[in-house]
Amino acid sequence: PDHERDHGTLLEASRPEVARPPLYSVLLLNDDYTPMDFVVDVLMRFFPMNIEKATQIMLHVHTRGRGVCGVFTREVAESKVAQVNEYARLNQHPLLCTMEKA
Ligand code: TYC
Repeated sequence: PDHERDHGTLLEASRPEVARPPLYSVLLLNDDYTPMDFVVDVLMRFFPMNIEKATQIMLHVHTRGRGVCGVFTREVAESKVAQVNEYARLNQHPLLCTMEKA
């Protein structure tokens, strides 16, 4: 009967669930040959950031070996990785971009 229903459970069950897709970090890897100003250009071109933030990330990658450029859904992260690697190769630099689950 209605007076025995669990209204707390009903409220929770009827709360609309918003799916949170898995997120992926897009990373740049350090190398000995890609010019620093090219890396800064890549960061500003493919990720939304100013020259100060791009320089900070480039120097982090240069000193630590790798660094996060941004966190995205899988399809967006895959697109960033492909675009960065294509742009690097087009400009004949060995710069490597990759992704991993955040
Ligand atoms: N290590 C490079 C140099 O000394 C600069 C560099 C930074 C390269 C970041 C790649 O992801 C990178 N010219």
